[in-house]
Formats: sequence, C-alpha cells, structure tokens
Amino acid sequence: MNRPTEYRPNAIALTIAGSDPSGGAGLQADLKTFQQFGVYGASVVTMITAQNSLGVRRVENLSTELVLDQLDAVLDDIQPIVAKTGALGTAETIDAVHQRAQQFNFPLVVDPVMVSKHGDSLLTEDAVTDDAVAAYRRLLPKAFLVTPNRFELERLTGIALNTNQDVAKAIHDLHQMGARFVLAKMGEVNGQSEHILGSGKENIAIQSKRFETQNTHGAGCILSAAITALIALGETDLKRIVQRAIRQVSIGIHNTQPIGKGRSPVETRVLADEPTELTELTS
Ligand code: PXL
Repeated sequence: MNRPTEYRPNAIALTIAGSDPSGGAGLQADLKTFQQFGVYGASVVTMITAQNSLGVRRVENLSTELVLDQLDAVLDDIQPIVAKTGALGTAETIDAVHQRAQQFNFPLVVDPVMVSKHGDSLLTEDAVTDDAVAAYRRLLPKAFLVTPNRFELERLTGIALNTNQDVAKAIHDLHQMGARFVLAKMGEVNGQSEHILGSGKENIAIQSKRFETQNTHGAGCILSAAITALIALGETDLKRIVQRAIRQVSIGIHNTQPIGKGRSPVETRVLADEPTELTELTS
C-alpha cells in the first residue's frame, strides 16, 4: 500500500471540534489532515453544524456532559501524543475542557475558534459572547500553542490591531495569560500571507504566497491540524513545524478542487516538505 508518510502506529492525535458535514472544515478537515500525515486521529464532537460550501445553515452544540463523556471514553482507553481544540461552542464546554486539561499528560493546541450562538454564521463578530472569550482566556495556561486569527487576537486581548506594535503587544499579552507559544494568523500583509510565531522571547514573521481566491474553506483547521500531526510524529522544532504546516495549507489552496457550488475546501490530499521562507519581524 502506498502511504503518504512513514506509518507510526503510536502517532495518535485527538481533536475536540465541531462537525462540518460538507467535509471541508472542522473535525473532518482535522481527521483528513492527520491521516495525510500518517497520524491516527481520534475525535470528540462538540457541535453539529448544518453547512455546505455556500454557508452555515444551523449550529447546534452538544451538551457539555456529552462532550466530556466522549473525551473521558477516549482518554480512558487511548493515549494521544497531542490534542487540538477547534470550535468548542460554549463557554461551559471551554471551561469543562479546561478542567479536564489539568490532567492531560500531552500538549494541547488551541485554535480559539469563536463561534456564533446563532445558526447563520459561525464567526460573525457580534455573536462572539464575552463569556466564551473569558473562558478561552482561562484555557490559555493549558495551551502549548494558541493559533488566533486577527479577529480572535483582538477579542482575546481587547487590543485593536492597527500597528506592528499593537500585534507585538497582543502576542505578549497572550503569553502573559499563560499560552506557551502563539501563532498569530494575520492574513494579508503587503500582498503576502503573514503568520507571526511568538515564543515569549522573540516574534518571527513567516511570509507565504497569498492566493487571490475565496476557496480557503477549512484553512485554519488544516493549519492547526497539520501542526498537531507533526507534533504527534515526534517533531520538536516548532518553527520548522509551523513552516511545514503553513506550506501544507499553501499547497492545499493551490491544489483546491472545485467541490461544491460555493467556496471550495482547501485540498488536504497534498503533502508539503520544503520549508516556507522565514523572515525576522521588523519593528
Ligand atoms: O475554521 C473554523 C471552523 C471550525 N469548526 C467548524 C467550522 C469552521 C468553519 O467553517 O465549520 C465546524
């Protein structure tokens, strides 16, 4: 059988995330990405969405109790190397995951997906409750890595990001709140796609090619899932891990298939090896 990468039976990753039935984002994207890296995936479902490439029709959160029962069932039986969180749905569930995370003997990657309480959109600004933001702040001390986008970085820190100094201050604040590493997904900066990796000691800007396309459904999930997969494979150099994960998403965007009538999902069936160019952050 042709395997995408060397097969490691004990490379096990867990995702705690929402379901996207169209298969482009959420736990489906996480599991496909784990598989692509040769990593076994376990998944705890937090939320069912009814969505497709055209939009989100409905969101229903599972009860916190049911999320915890899934988590306990998996962890009573299976030892992951690493876990990630995607959409957690409610402040109550974020707090419950936080409580369980006190006992985790593996690192946690937190993608602080901020989810609408309403069914029509997952990520509209006005629908992100202060409660959920506060719960995410409480979870940060358990995060080996947190991967906010620009909007999530602003909400988590309360800082309006207008200058490079604002971004540096916001990343600094997330470290102060307890996150070990921070990967800020800044989106388009000077015609390129920019990520900033903060270690607490330094910030490194990673620029990659920006594609003029709407077909980026699942990009954030795939990025954090690829990072999680590489940790599961025993990689330890986070800078290299992040470079490779960014490249995985870039190549996925470049190779997107026209699936669905709307915004196509980022292709997961690609594998990236070469590092993306790194540049030091100036100012
Ligand atoms: O990328 C954020 C995200 C997370 N989880 C689910 C999603 C999305 C975006 O569509 O559908 C279930």
